[in-house]
Amino acid sequence: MSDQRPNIVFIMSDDHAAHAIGCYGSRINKTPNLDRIAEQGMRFDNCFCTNSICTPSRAAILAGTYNHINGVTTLATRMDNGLLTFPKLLKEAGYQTAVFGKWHLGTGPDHCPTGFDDWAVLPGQGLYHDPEFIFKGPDGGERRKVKGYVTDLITDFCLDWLKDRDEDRPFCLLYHHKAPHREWETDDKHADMYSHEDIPEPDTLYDHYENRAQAAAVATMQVGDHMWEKDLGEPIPKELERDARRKWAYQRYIKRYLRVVASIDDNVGRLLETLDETGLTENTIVIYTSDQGFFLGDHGWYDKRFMYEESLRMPFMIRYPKEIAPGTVNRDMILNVDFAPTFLDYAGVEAPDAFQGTSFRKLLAGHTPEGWQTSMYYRYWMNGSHHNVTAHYGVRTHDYKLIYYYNDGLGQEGAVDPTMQVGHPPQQVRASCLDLAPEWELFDLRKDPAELNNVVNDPAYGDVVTELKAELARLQGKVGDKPCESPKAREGGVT
Ligand SMILES: [Ca+2]
Repeated sequence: MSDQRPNIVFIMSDDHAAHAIGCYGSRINKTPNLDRIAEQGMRFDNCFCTNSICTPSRAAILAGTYNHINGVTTLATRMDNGLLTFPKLLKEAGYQTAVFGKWHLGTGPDHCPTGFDDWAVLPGQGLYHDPEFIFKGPDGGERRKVKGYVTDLITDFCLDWLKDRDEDRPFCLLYHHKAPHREWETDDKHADMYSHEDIPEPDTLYDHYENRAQAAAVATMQVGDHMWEKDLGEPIPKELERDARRKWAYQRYIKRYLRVVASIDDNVGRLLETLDETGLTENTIVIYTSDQGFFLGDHGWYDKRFMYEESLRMPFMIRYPKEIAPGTVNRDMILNVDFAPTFLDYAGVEAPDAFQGTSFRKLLAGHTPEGWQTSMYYRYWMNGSHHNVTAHYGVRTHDYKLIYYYNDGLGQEGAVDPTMQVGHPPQQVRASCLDLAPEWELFDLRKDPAELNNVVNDPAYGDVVTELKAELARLQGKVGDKPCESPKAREGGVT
């Protein structure tokens, strides 16, 4: 009898926010193929990343650990490919494994993909048109340029691999899109999409960051003001007032973003059709997620990094006809570190003790185990680098979010510290963040889901602040992280 363990197709895009997916109630686009996964399976409304940035989130997903454990805290820290990851464990257990597309965990013999029977990945972010790929080979692989559009090419690689696989053994395929990462270059097919319509603006597009910590105001990720010409494909009119410029730039930005998303949707459709045609649908787990969320003009921003909702939330839809009821929605909290133990659980492989996440297979079967997590720990380390977002950590429960901006790079590679001002490449030092004193933010998510009003100093929330600080300390202890003890943090009252 052939091996009955389920196959896994893990689809992950880059910077695709849940609010640009139809099944999450998008007001700005349609994604019929992605929606199919939710219609035939389960949608998670509270899936969160533990550090909202590409490389660290990918390491957390593969290794099932927080970034202070796996060492991948910033974009500059590459993943040691000797780390234990779920694909390695699946391969050892007899699965055929492959990854195609975005890797972004480093290149060369020490950082290229390991634990895969086959792979082809983009160097760094990669290009949208005629990209170079690194193909599996000795000494970290072999680079070769391939003609075509990146989203189509990554799908072609996956479909070819599926065709050539050994049909008697289960497989785990990591189908990882580069899109819709900046700078959002469309293919010809979608180039005219939305050209004769306006896309609805988010409610917080004209946010000017009052009633918040200074961190929001100093971030340089505003739509329009902090973009390059190549982000929008045309020069940004300097003569417009700030809000008018934001309005102008939003339409150009969001249309470019959504055109790139439309190509993902088409290509995921191709893959789902192939699974249907080859009789694989019934015994294959299909997941769609993104390495983090993204600001789609929310708070006037693009990019991610902050612990705010649009950036923290990951889309997560999953289909597995044998165990997951169709059209179901789950509001329990799951985290990116929980993915690896869940995949291993389905494959009948025990998760190693070193993995910090927890399998949510029971949630998928419709049962929430007693004591399931109702709070989560977040930490962004890359102080003051791209977009001048300062380092912070915090805790989110179903009702509240407490954030502590400690504003210090703490010597992390790729982060900016006060000591780096002298002799450091000037483009990486945007000194405005370096003078900020540590600050706290508390949001009441029930009353203020858009996170516009920091109530940390409101006496009515005194008990909530005390409880959440205790919960933050408990979670830090549980995952083996420590409170920040830099001089700046001590100034802010953390001991
Ligand atoms: Ca990303």
